[in-house]
Amino acid sequence: MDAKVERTFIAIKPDGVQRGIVGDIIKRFEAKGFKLVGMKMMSASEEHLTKHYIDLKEKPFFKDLIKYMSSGPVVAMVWEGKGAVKTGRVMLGETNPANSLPGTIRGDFCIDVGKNIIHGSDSVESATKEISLWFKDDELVTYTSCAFSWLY
Ligand code: IDP
Ligand code: MG
Repeated sequence: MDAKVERTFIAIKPDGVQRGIVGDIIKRFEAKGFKLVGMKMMSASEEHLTKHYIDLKEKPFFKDLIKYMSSGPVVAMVWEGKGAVKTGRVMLGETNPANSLPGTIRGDFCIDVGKNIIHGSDSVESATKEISLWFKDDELVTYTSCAFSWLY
């Protein structure tokens, strides 16, 4: 795969939506140079979220996590660009906002691990799985950004 078309799944969680941070988050990914190729707002069902977080099924916080994630609408997005998965995680910060540096999204906008406002794929493999779970093929767009030759 061409490195420049690596895709990551980013979701603004219900607390990020309710607290009005959607624009700030989108702005950071745009300003970085990543290309938005899919976006929708949805209320995810517990069944859908259980599929998304299946690897965490045995964790003590799993039930609360599903409740939290289904407590309101989320903004699901796919961002594309060189190193989008790894760089996306760096932009998010650590899972626990308390360990997230200022300048990261979790470091700047939230306090508690149970209300950490944003999800980002942790590997190219999980990104592929998550994108196909959240988006149909025809919900993702292919286009050339006019900034492309100024970014690469
Ligand atoms: P990540 O979102 O940084 O990839 P994961 O370990 O995959 O972190 O956990 C998924 C989500 O589960 C976290 O973003 C957070 O919302 C929640 N979570 C993780 N650890 C805890 C915890 O110790 N207590 C409560 N919620 C947690
Ligand atoms: Mg994770």
